[in-house]
Amino acid sequence: MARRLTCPYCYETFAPREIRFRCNSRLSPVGKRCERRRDPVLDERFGRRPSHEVGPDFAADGRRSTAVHPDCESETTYRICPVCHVELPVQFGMVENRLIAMVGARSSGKTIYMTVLLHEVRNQVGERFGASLMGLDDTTMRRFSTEYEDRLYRDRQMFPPTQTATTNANRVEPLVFRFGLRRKKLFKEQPQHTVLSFFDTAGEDFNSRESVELNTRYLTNADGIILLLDPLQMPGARNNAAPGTALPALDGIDPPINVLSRVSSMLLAARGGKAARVDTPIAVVFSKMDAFWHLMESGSPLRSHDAARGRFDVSDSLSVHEEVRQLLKEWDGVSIDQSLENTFSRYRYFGVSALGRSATAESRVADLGIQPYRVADPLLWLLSEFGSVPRTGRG
Ligand SMILES: Nc1nc2c(ncn2[C@@H]2O[C@H](COP(=O)(O)OP(=O)(O)OP(=O)(O)O)[C@@H](O)[C@H]2O)c(=O)[nH]1
Ligand SMILES: [Mg+2]
Ligand SMILES: [Zn+2]
Ligand SMILES: [Zn+2]
Repeated sequence: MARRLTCPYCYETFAPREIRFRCNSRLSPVGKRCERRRDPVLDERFGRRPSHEVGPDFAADGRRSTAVHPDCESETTYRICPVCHVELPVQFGMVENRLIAMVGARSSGKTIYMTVLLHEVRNQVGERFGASLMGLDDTTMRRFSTEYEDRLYRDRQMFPPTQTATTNANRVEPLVFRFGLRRKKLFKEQPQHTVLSFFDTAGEDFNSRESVELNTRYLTNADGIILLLDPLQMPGARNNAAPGTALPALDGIDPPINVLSRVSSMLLAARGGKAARVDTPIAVVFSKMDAFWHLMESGSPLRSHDAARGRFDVSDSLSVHEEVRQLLKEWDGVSIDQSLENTFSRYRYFGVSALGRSATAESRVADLGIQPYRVADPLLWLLSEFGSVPRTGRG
């Protein structure tokens, strides 16, 4: 089968030649200019945004980086997704394009985790790994700073529940970034780019079978999955949380094992029941670990570690993996372990804390501020599975 590409915005797949172009509406060499107009495909997908007029789109050989618009004879470099008509990243199809879907039950901490993770990667982690993370498009840049970063870091507020993809018909907009890493190849240092698309689902979309299916496309076409599980939603763990921890309400919330089962059966079904196990790497991330630090020995890898520099530390990651597996036994989570083992050929446990402590009773960031712990590990593991981040230590 010919290589297929996946759009980082709508997660639909297509062949490289199917990529369409958009006229740049500039004065062409023959003195013509195509007028800007509304694009019904964009309108349908994102609603009628004011002042969103664009050049006309047309078909041409999408394997090339430019095309000449027959109407005006202007050459354009503006390539768009044949399905959703959003502009594709420069060099799309030529650089690595990795889609990461994030799933988890309601209130498991997905939005906060994603915000802190991206903030960290743009700052501390970026510095240690010689990596950079840039919003690929104006919408991502604007949304990430105003809707996410400002709210948590500047206004110190938690997030309202993320809107479901059902009421938001077709309007799910992933945040799309370019992750750049300086890598030594032979004798010279070369930047290597990976397009990362983050899709923050609404927890309630995983509470019923029908709504899970809405997210099927995002999950089945993702190259990596971050499954966030909230130990505070597991009875065996919840009762041992540090006093003062803000506990999520349990009514209407599915226990983590049910979320995992739904995701698993959906992925298996999408593979036509042929593959014995799903080969998409899945990072199984236990959130809010700050609530359990008081129970851990000081030497536990879930409490202290040296931040890795420049490479993904395999042995450190495996010790966290084993530690979490042990905790799962105490948390009555053995079924989670068995389910993962039976469904996924590549899974790894992580224990993180995005905030470093519980939010205040008023749902605000605590006075001491945000002190994340190990938030970047799951992403670095996925990137190392993709071959985009080098490894160190033995596995
Ligand atoms: N103790 C602790 N609590 C956290 C942490 N991260 C999130 N929380 C709490 O969990 C709540 C829910 O976090 P969100 O990120 O909004 O959860 P979500 O998974 O996006 O929820 P939905 O959008 O409804 O699916 C927050 O309001 C915090 O009270 C953490 O690292 N530690
Ligand atoms: Mg959310
Ligand atoms: Zn034109
Ligand atoms: Zn698309």
